Amino acid sequence: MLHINKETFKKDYREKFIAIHGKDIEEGTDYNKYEALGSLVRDYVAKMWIDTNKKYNQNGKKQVYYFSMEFLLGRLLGNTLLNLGIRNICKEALDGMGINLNKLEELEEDQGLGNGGLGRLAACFLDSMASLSIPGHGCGIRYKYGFFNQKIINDSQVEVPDNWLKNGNVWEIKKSDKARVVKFGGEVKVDYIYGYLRFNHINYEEVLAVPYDIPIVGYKNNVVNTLRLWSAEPLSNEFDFSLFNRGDFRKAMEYKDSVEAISKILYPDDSFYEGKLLRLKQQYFFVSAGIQSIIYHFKSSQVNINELDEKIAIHINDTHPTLAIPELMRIFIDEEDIGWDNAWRMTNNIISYTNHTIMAEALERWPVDMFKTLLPRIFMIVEEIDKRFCEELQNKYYNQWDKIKRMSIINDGYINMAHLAIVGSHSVNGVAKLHTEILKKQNMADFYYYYPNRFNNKTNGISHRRWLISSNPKLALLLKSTIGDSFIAHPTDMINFEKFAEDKNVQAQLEKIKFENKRKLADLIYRTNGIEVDINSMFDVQIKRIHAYKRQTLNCLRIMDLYDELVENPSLDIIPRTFIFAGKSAPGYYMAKDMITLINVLADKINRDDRVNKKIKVVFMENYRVSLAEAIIPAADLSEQISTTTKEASGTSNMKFMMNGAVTIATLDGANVEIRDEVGNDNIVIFGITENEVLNYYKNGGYNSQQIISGDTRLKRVIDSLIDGTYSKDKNRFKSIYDNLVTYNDEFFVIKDFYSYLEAQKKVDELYKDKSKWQKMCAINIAHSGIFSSDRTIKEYATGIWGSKCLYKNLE
Ligand code: 26Q
Repeated sequence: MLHINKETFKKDYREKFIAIHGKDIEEGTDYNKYEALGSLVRDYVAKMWIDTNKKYNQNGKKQVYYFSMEFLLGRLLGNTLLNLGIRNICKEALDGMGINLNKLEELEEDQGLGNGGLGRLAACFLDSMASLSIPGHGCGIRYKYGFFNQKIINDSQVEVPDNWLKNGNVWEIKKSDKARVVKFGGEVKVDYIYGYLRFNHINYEEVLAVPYDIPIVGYKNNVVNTLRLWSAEPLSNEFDFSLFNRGDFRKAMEYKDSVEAISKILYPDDSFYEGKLLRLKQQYFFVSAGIQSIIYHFKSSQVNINELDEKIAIHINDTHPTLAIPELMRIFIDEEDIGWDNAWRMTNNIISYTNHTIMAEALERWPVDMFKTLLPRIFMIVEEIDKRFCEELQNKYYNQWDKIKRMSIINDGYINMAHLAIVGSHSVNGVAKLHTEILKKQNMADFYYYYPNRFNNKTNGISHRRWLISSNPKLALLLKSTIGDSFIAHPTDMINFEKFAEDKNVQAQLEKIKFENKRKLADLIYRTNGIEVDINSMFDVQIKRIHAYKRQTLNCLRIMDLYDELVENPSLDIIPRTFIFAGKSAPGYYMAKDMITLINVLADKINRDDRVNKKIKVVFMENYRVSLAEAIIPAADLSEQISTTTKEASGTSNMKFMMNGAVTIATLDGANVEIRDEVGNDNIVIFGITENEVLNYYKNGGYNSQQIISGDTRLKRVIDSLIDGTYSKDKNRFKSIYDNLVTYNDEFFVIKDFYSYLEAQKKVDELYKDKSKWQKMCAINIAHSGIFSSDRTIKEYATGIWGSKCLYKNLE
């Protein structure tokens, strides 16, 4: 453990400040103070980091590498201080120097290297692996620009580059000496030498991959794991002065630009796949660099390469890093002289794969021509894997060509990455029970039948250290004072809080905490949006990526309907509500962008209308990101989890809300099902179309949204108001949304679920009226949220998939 007290900290801090800024603290800006603090904390971590690595090298336990195109870490200072166990000491010491720690923490730029759920899951997993002392590290890309910043201008989303590195990054350490070379393009020459085939990759272009390491600190356990992010740089011998000398300046610059492009931007699409060459380059770039560096490390520590599968596990976060499979094969075969069968056995033992979506439009398929040109040797290996797999299939499914073609890795000119991932791994998992069942029954049924033991479920989880202890300290304190602090190390101990669910005193404290969190959020809303919201109103929150399947539209239609009802009947008996939205749309996803505009237009109209604005208000908070989520979630009364059943693989914000004492209104989709199973039907409000109905409609047809609308004046009024000038003088402004619901038959069953959603909302109002009952529900939700800690999830991965052990204790 770190041995510092207030006095030693003050001294260290002063010295650090002077050393990096060359002036006294009193002369520094707040940002200078943040930098000095971050830098000092990193120094504190450094020794523990070295010690951890030494222990890992000495004890030879299996190392896990989590490969992901995205790591959505958010801010690091607060969480690192918490995990080091020195947050209070620092806070008090800084207070003594007239410096406010919270204020410094808020100056840190979010590290936003991810789109949403998948990237944030990777970040929660890193926190849990370190906190459980599991030797587990992240491997990804150090994008120069993270996920774009969203501005709302004239009610619509405008994307602004996220130049997050502009002021430097105190958390990273550049390791130039550990750089690797990644090769693109060229040809493969096949030679026959002493009866063996030799593959010689020639005429390739070289890119230098330079690692930047970020420390991942475990909770009070002296463990510091590593997140290694790769940055693309030109190779000095290629970006060559000889090219300059020959006067070919333009060519040299082109090479430099094309290399730097690889780690320049994060693709801002989720749930929609586009086969862009640069994206494929990114994938191979970080996968190849990561695997080379792992193998180099083990070879230099005298590990027998033929036993590598006992020493490492590589997990691939969705199909994005699937090239890890052929890249491992390439190194085993071409560089280590291992025969195909042994190479394949080890690769299969090493790799495991998580699927995060069932949506067909999100599946990665690379055109063969593009793939072959960029990665000629890797292509040969994928072809060979496919050939051998199809031969295997042919033995089992003699002459069933349709089935064999359906399951093959390469067909119709495309490489199917999910198939490659399944065939090349020993484990395939979904992210919630329902999702895994749908994969087995529907999308991956052929593969499930062929490899029944490969498939398993690992329901997602969230770091309760970040999403409860750090972002909702008052609630954490109430838990400590009622049930003790064992829940920090053992989050399922939160169940002991259930005993207090009916305790009037605890209920009053819960209410008070929520009220204070709401006041803080209301202040933020006033500062950012200029809207005054009533903290006595119910905070009804939907924050997540904007997407048709997540159905922000359903929420909007319901608000539009309520608005009409209130105008008609101002004395309508409802609970006053503040509807809070936040979320980004992919820049090219026009309908989603129109949904954002619709929400903002609704907000303008309703908030200004004195007939209703005492009862309802609408707020769209711009630039949704981890730090904004941390401000909103502790203040939520109602959590909106209303995706079309079967479409949301798991969801993770549903878990964050629950843990912060919000009640959920939900469809039985993703992990909502398991939340319902945990808290029981009395403590969640469920509505909507069922899994079987959805699957049945998709299979047999029979759904007709126009028919439902035409016979229904209330629904018709709401839908028509999208195109009759009510919300925009330009009647075409929301035509895309209208068409989606009406003309194109409402793919996501918004119309179908409209009334059942209204009913559910009515029920929410009823429940909220009884304050004590509501607080009891909140308490039960909190008490049952421990199982959704990512500590539980990671233990399941470690024991069920990776076969890894922790450093200090057994995984109980
Ligand atoms: C793929 C190819 C090209 C460009 C972009 C992409 C891409 C990028 C990001 C595809 C998908 C994503 C992100 C997906 C994602 O976040 N999925 C969510 O994962 C969560 C964690 O498991 C689940 O809780 C959510 O249900 C799921 O939607």
